[in-house]
Amino acid sequence: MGFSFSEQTLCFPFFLVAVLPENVVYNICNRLHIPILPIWKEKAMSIGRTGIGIFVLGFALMALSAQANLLLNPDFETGDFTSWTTNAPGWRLGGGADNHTPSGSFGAVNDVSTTDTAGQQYRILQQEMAASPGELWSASVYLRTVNLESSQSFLEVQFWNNSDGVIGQFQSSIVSSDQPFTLMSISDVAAPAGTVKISVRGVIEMVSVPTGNTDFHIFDDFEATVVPEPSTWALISLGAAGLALIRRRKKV
Ligand SMILES: [Ca+2]
Ligand SMILES: [Ca+2]
Repeated sequence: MGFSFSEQTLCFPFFLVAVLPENVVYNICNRLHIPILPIWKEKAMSIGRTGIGIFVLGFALMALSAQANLLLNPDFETGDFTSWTTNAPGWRLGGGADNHTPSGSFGAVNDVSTTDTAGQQYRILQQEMAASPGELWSASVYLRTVNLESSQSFLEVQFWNNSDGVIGQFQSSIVSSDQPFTLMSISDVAAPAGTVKISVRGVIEMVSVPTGNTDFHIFDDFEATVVPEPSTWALISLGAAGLALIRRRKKV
C-alpha cells in the first residue's frame, strides 16, 4: 500500500486547516507552493476542525510513514558497509559505474571469481530491523550485473522470530543475465505472527564457479518501507485527535 505525492499534497492542507488558524495555513501553503481550494476550507469548517483533524492527521502520517526509507546507509555513501553485514567472499565497494546515478559515488559489489570454490555458493548483504506481526513491508534495490556466466542474484526479505528463525521469506525476480541498474522490488508482504525482525537482503547464488571471467553483481539504493497494522493507525489517529483538541482549547 502506498500513497502518491499528489495524494499527500491533497491531504496536507486538510490537516493544516484542521489544527491551525486560517492565516497560518495560508502562509504555510503559499511557502510550500501548495494550492488551497475553497471547497476544502468549506468542508473542514462544516465537519468541524477536530473531526477532520482525526481523520486527516492519521492519513497524513500514514502517507509520510509509508514512504520513509527505514534502512541506514541504503546507498553506501558512507564509503563502507556501515549498518550492513556481509557473508561469504567477494564483497567490496565500487565506484564509477558501480554507483547508481544520479547521486552518490559508491555501490556494493560482489565478485564471483574464477578462483572461488564451490563451497562459497551464497553471498549475502543484509540489514536487520525491528518488525511486528501484521505490518506490510515493501523493499527495493537497484541491481546491475556484468559478465554473468554461472551466478545469479536477487532481492530478498526474511521475517525472523525471537530465536532468529526464518518464518517468512520473499524474493524478487532472479537475475541470471547481464543488465544495467534495474529496480528489483518486493511489495506489501505481511510480517507473519511471531515476527520480531525483518532482514532486507541482496543475495547472490554461485550456481557453479565461473570459468571465463569474474561475474559482477552490484547493489545500490536499497529501500524498505512499512505500513503498520490498522490498530496502530487507530492509536496514532487518537493521539492526533487529542493534539487537535488541546490546540482548540488553548485558542479559546
Ligand atoms: Ca550509491
Ligand atoms: Ca563471467
